[in-house]
Amino acid sequence: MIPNHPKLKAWVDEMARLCQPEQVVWIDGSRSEKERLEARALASGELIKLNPQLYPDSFYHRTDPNDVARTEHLTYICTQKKEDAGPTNNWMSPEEGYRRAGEIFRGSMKGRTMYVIPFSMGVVGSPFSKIGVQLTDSLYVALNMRIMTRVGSRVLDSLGQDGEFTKCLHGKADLDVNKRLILHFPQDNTIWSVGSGYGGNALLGKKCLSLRIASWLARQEGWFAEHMLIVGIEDKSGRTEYVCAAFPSACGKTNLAMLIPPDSLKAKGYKVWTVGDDIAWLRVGKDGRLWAMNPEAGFFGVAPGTNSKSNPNAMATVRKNTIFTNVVLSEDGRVWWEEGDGPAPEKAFDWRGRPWRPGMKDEKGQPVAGAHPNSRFTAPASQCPSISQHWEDPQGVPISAIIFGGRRERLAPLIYESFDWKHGVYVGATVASERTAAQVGKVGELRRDPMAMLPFCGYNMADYFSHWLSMGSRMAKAPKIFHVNWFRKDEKGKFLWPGFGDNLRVLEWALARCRGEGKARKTPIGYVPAADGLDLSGLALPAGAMDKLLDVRREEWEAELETQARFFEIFGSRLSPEIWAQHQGLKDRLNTAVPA
Ligand code: OXD
Ligand code: MN
Repeated sequence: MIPNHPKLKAWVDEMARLCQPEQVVWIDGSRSEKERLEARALASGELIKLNPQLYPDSFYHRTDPNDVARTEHLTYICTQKKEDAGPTNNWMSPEEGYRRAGEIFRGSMKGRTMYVIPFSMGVVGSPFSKIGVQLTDSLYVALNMRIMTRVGSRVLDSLGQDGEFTKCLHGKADLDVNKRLILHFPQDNTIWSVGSGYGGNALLGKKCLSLRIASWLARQEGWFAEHMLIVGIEDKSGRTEYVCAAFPSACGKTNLAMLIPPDSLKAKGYKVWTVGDDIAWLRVGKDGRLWAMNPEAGFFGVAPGTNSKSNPNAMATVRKNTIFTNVVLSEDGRVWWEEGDGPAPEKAFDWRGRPWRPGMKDEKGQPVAGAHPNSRFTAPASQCPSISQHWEDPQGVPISAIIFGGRRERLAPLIYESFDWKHGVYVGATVASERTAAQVGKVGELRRDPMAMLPFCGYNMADYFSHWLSMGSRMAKAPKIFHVNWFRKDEKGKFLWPGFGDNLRVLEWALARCRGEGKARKTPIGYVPAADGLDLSGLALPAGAMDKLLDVRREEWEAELETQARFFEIFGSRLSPEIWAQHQGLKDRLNTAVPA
C-alpha cells in the first residue's frame, strides 16, 4: 500500500535513512493488521492480555518508570524567531532542534520496525480535517494511534498524490530523559518527538498536532484549535444545545463531557450527549455561529478517580477494545486503580510491575499507590454510551456557550458570565488553577493557564489573545463566554459544591442565559446567578453554601488583579491594548462597586 505521493515517499525514505530501522511497515488500518500487531506486542511483552471474559480485546501496558507524563520542560516550539514562540513556550531554533534531535534519532531504530501511520484528525475526507503521517518504532504507540485517530489506507486515499500532511517523527530511542525532546516546527508543519513512549509526548496526533501545530494553522486560516470538551444538552422538547469547556489538565473535562443528570434534572427530561472530551476545533459557520468538531476518535483518560459514581459512561466505555497504561494489574488479568470500582485485588502488581496488595505502606508508613496517578485508558469514543449521534458530523455542532474554568479554593464563584466577547476573552486569558498532587510542582500553587492552553499553544500567546479578540467580529452570533469553578472550599477546607452530575444545574443556567433567560445578578466581574437562579431541587446544600459559592469578594479580586497584571506584563508590547483595557475595566468596576 505504498502511496503514490512522491513527497511522502521521499520523506519516509529520508527518515528511515536517519533512524535505520530493520524494516518499514505501512499501517493500513485493517482488522487483520490489528490482530497481527497485537500478537507481536504480546510476544515482545509490550502488551499483556487482560481477562477476555471481563475485558474483551483489551490490553495492559507499563511505560518506563521515568516516562509517565508529558514533559513540558522538554517540549519546544522551534520557530525561526524566538518572539514567535513567545515567553510562555520553550524555544529552540529549527536548525538546533533538527541537529540535536537528529543526533538522538540517528541509528536509533536499528533492529526495530518503523511503522508508518497515515492518520486523519477529524473524519476522513472532511474539508475541516487535517492529515498527519506518524513514523514510530513503538508498537504501543501504533496501537494507541489506531484508537485515538482514524488511520490507514483510506487516509492515504484522501491525501491523493500531493496532499498536505504534518510530518510526525517519533522514536523511543533509549527512553532516557536526558535524551528526550518534543519539538514542533510549525513553519515546516513538522513534529519530532524522541526519547519518550508516553501518550501526550508520543501520540503525536493529540497535543502536538491537534493543539500546538493546529493552533498555529488555525490562526493563519481563521479558526480555533482549543483544549476543550464538547457536550450536548438535550431538553425535554428534543432541542439540543452544545457547550465547549476548557479546563486545565486534571480538572474533570472527561467527567463533564460524559455527565449523568441528577434525578431532579432527569425528571425534567434532560439528556447529555458527549461529542469530545479534550480537544475542539472551532470554525465560523455560514450562519455566523461557531461550530465545533472533535478531531479525535478515542479517549485517553486518567484512570484514578474514575468509577461508576464519578463517571459511569467512562466505565462502560472501557469494557472492551481498551488499552490500560500504568494501572494495577491483578494476577487474574483484571485492572484496578485508586478511587476506582470495587475492592482492590488481593494479588496484584503495581504500575511498576512490583507485587502489590491493598493497604501496603512504604518505609515511612505512607500508603503505596498501586496505579500511577497519571495512569490512563485509551478507548474508542464510539463505545461511549452517551456518544452524540452528531460526534462525527464533518462540520461539527453549533456552540451556544464557551466555558472556561480552573481549580480555585477561593475567589472565583461557581459560575459567572462575561459581559461580551472581548470581556469573555479576558476571562479566558486570566484562567488560573491550583496544582494537585497529580502534577509536578508545589501542591496548591497557582499557575496561570490562559484558556487552559498554556502547555499547548504553538505560538506567542499574546498573538493568540489577539486572534481570539479578532474572531469575535467574524461571528454574527458569537457564543456567550462563562467561567466556572467547581472547586471552591469553605473555611474548613471542604468543597462547597458536589460537582459531577450536579454541574448540569450550572450548565442549565448558562444555556438559559444564552437564550436571554435565567435570573442573574450583576457584579464587577460579570453576571452571577440570582439567589433563585439555579435549580437546586433535590440537592441538600448546607445553609449559606450557595452564598459562599457565588460570593465576589472585592479584596480577593483586587489581589487577583495584581497577579493578572504580573502575568500579562511578560508579553510586553506584543500584548493587545484591549487586554489592558479589560484589566482597567475590571479595576474600575471593583472600585466603584457598592460593598455588599
Ligand atoms: C491530557 C492533558 O492528557 O491535558 O489530556 O494532560
Ligand atoms: Mn488534555
